[in-house]
Amino acid sequence: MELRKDFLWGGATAANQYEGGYLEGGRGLSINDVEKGASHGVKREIHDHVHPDAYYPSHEAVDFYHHYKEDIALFAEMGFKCFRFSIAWSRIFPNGDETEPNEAGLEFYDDVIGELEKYGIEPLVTINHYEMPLALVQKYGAWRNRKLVEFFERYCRVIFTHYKGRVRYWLTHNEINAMFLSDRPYHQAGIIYEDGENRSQTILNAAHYMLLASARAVQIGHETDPDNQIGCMLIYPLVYAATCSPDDQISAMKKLNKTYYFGDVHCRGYYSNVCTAMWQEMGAKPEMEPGDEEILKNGTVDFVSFSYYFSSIEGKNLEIVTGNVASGGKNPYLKATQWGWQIDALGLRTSLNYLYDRYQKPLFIVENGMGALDTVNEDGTIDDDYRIEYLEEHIRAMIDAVELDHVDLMGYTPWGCIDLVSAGTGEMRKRYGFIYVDKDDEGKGTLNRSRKKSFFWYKNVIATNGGCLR
Ligand code: BGP
Repeated sequence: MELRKDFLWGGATAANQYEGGYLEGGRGLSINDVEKGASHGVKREIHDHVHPDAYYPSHEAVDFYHHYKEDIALFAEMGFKCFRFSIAWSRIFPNGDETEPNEAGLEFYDDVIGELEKYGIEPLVTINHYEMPLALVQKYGAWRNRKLVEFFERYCRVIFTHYKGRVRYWLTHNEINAMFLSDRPYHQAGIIYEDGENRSQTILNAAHYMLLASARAVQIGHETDPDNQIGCMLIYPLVYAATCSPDDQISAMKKLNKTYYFGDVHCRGYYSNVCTAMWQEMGAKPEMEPGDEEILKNGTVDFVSFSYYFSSIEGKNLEIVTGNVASGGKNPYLKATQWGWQIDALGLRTSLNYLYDRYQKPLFIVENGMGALDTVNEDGTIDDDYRIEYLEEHIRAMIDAVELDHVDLMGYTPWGCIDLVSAGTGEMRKRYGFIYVDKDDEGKGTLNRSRKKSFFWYKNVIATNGGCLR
């Protein structure tokens, strides 16, 4: 076994962190546009409207909106076979509940896709990546409301039809399971809990509506074009038991079940025992309507995509560390990034095995990487050897999963292939890119792009289909 000849090497971004142009081309506000930055450890604030004197990182982000030609040329220079970006829902439906789409929004992505086509780069489009229209939150309560399924279907129908034959790979909701992993399901579901509400009921309903919406998207996508490949997207926060105590094994299993809750419905088309057991434990179950089971059954995904950043441990009396969404126990065998995310390259091989074993569907690693502070040398170069080291180890583990364990893997798109705004903290100084963007945490900078050392390293990895790492 070796990596597929057509292995989709590339990079990943999302509109809310990359695109900017927040009021251009008739775009409506998204949930991120009212989220004030949180540089230097200050907690992020969510407002109900845009305050004129506050700084919101997503408004300009790193301005892909005006730099897309330049950026895609750089991706092509690195040899990208695939580029993951998201469509900003509020660019297509500014308030989310219109009946007709915003043509200028559709045209923007026509231009982006046209540019990718010029270089033979395959688009991988996330339909919903932390950027739902703000009006859907304010008018309908976001995914608390079943109405959202209908709006999402309309949005999907429009983009599947409009980009038919030009986009083949789609992801429905980014990191859908993250809504179970933290107590702030704002980014995934647009939900801020109200005092005294039954949180279990709210979150189970929201999860159900999002899963239904995803299943409908798969059906509509296949009807529109049988060549469409539609995947789910999970964050995979691998968990180990802290000791060989059977109690710790059970704790680790239960933590991973929060992820399988979503994977099982997406891939198997029904709520598995893992899900029903969780309902029992939570003392609530999703409000289902007749026909829902049928929708889930007929909307199973074609492949499983996931993000992989870190692992953690479960057990008793542990020091707790946080990753991006989830937190867990500190593993004494692992080092961590400057943001405290535990680095576990071998864990990627384990994760690929667990997911493939469970679902037997092709896998796609659509996010991986490490946020780090970069220093620009006097001559403008950036020696990001730490990034190269991190990615090299992870890619080796990924290749082992294919070559030694025979996992079926479609591609690898590391996160933030170009520097962009952090989802977790709103910072710019937390950088993931092969391409440096001159912008700081106060929003200052020329937005000039430059190639880091890792740019040339990754180019060679792609050119040799990973061979240079063997
Ligand atoms: C994932 C998100 C991405 C991205 C990444 C890195 O959870 O899907 O949007 O941001 O994490 O996280 P952060 O930006 O917080 O470093």
